[in-house]
Amino acid sequence: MRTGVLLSIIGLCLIAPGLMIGGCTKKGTNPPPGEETGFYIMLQYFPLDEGDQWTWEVTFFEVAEEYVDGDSSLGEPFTDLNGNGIRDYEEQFQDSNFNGKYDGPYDPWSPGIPYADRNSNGQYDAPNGMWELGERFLDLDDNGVCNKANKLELRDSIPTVDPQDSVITRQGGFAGTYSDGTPGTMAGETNAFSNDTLGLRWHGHGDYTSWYDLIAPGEPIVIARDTMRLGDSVLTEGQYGWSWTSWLSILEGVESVTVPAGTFVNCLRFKSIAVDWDDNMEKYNGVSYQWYAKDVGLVKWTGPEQNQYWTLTSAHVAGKTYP
Ligand SMILES: [Ca+2]
Ligand SMILES: [Ca+2]
Ligand SMILES: [Ca+2]
Ligand SMILES: [Ca+2]
Repeated sequence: MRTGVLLSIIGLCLIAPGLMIGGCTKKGTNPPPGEETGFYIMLQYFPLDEGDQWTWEVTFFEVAEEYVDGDSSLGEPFTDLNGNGIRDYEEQFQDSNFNGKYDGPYDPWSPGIPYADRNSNGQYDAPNGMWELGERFLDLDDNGVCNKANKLELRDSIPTVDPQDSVITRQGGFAGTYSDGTPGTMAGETNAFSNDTLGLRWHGHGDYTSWYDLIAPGEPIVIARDTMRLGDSVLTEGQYGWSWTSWLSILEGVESVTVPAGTFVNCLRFKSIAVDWDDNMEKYNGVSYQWYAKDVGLVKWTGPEQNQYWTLTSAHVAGKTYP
C-alpha cells in the first residue's frame, strides 16, 4: 500500500511537469493574429504613411464658398521714392478725391480714387457682405453660383510624419474651380490619428473650434483595437466640450465595395454610434457605417443622415494609385 501511494506520488510528479510543458506549448503554437484566425490587423486597413492621399466625394460637410466681395480701392497714386510699396509721409501723392489728405487702399473709397473693377461694370461696388454675379468665387460644387456647397471633393493627405510621434496629421482640403477657371482649394478639417498597439485612435477631432478644446482636448476616440474580430466592439466615453459623449464602434461585416476608385474586396464594415457630441463633432451624432479596404483605408462612409456619404474617387497609398 505505502509503496503504491509513493509510486503514485512519484508518477504525478513526473506527469505534472509534462502537463505544464504541454500547456505552455499549446499556447505558443497559436498562430500570430491574421485573417486565418479571424483577426484583422487594423494597421493594414488604415494606412497613415507620408505621402498617402485620398480623394472622396462627400455630402457630409456644408462649406460656404469663398469669394472676393466688391471692388477694391487701389489708393491714390504716389511716388514711391524708397520702393517699399507704401506711401511714406514725405512722398508726393495725387489727391484724387480732393479731400486734402492721402487715401490709401485700406481707407474708405470715394469717387476719384482708382479701384479694381472686379465685376467689370464700370462703377465702384463696395463690399456688402454678399456675393453678386461677377464677384470671383471658388465653386466647390460646380453649380456656377457662390453658395453653401454640400456635394464636395474632399482631398486628404499625410504631408509629413515625425518618426518620434505616433500621432499623425491628416490634412484636408476641398477642391474646386474659381469662377475664372483656375483650380483652387479651401481648407478642410485637419484630423490626427494613431494606429499602433493602442488601437486605431482619432485624436484632434476636426478643427478645435470651442475654447474648451484648447484647455482640455478630449481623449482620443478609439475607432478599433489593434486587432479586431467580427462582432468585436469598442466604446469610448468621456467629456468633450460641454457634453458627456460616447462613440461605439462595432466590426459588423466583411464585404466587397465598389466605388469610383475601384472594387475593393473584403472591406471591414464598421458601425459607429455617436452620442451627444457638439461643436464641429455634432455632425457625427447618430448611426453611420464605414468601410475600410486593406492597404487603402476608408473607401466608403454612409450616414448618420440619410443621403450623407463619402465615396473614394481616387487615392495614392503606399506607392499605389487608385483607380
Ligand atoms: Ca458683394
Ligand atoms: Ca485724398
Ligand atoms: Ca464694379
Ligand atoms: Ca457653387
